[in-house]
Amino acid sequence: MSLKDELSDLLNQGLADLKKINDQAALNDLRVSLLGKKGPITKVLRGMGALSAEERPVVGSFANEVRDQLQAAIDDRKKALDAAKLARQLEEEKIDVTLPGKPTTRGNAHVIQQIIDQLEDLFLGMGYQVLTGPEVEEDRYNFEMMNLPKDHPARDMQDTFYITNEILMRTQTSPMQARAMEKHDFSQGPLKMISPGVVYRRDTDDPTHSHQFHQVEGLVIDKHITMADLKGTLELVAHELFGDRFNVRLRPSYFPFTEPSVEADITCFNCDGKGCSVCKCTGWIEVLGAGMVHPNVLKMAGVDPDVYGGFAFGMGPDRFAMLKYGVDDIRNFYLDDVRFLNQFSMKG
Ligand code: 2U9
Repeated sequence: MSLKDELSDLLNQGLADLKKINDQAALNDLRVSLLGKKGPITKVLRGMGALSAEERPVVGSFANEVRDQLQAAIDDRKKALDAAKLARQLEEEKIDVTLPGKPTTRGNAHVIQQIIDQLEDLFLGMGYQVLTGPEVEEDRYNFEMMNLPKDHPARDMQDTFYITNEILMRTQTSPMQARAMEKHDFSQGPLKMISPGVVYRRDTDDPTHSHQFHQVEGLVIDKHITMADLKGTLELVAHELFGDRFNVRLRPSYFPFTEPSVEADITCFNCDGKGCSVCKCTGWIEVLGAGMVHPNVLKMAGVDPDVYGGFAFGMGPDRFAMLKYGVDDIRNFYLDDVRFLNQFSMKG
């Protein structure tokens, strides 16, 4: 068979084979076998040395033509396969946007977080900063700087989760206040802050005790702060949160970090002060502890107690939530039972 006939056969056979190809990989294999370096056309072109000078250009140009035709046919086949693949994908991956969506359950702020959020909003509105800090604390910030020296009974191993001798789970959020006081530049103005967060006590859990609960503590330090500022602030908070008919009453108390110290009561929301089971017939409900910051606490944070002073208070959002919603067991807040938690959903 002449080289020209061989090329003609190659072309016909190639075109026939191409028609049978149905996927990209097979098409690529065929392209390599027909037009590749080891393919028949390359072989024919290599064998042209044996041809006469007249035959060589004729066969050469025919070989080029065969190669171009095959290449064009391969390109067309590739385009057709690509288009078919795309059409198949469009069909298979079609989404019916009119189908109803799957319902998803939306989360909800925890009931205690809702109370903390409300307090944060209120204090932010009065120009306080909201500062949060570590729950694993240094003894120095949690106790020492809060006027609770090494031999103080509140530091008992029975009451505190110690991690090492000097590191513990904070028992109050006041270490954050000590940190802030230490850092504050009083020449720039007063320090007004609240520190909300979780605290830990080595208590046995029961309906009124939890080894983990929340605190929102507040601190204001400036020149000329008096107990009247404390009472005015607490009254404002009570009026904002509950309404103007709520009064605040201060009773003397004791805390190591404040002097004088007070406990604050608010008119019973259940009986409007008339006396009921919620307020144990007193007409008042104890809501927080407070006082004027102890001079030792100021000194230890590097603040001069002869120039600066202030008030501090501490409240328990867990207790607020229990009073507000009539929850009789604090452990409910920490069991993560959605049947309990969903009762405080804000989704309406
Ligand atoms: C600094 C100085 C003083 C914060 C205070 C209380 C009184 C208090 C309790 C309320 C309920 C804790 O959550 S609770 O169990 N707190 O009675 N806390 S005065 O005094 C401070 C804080 C920071 C630098």
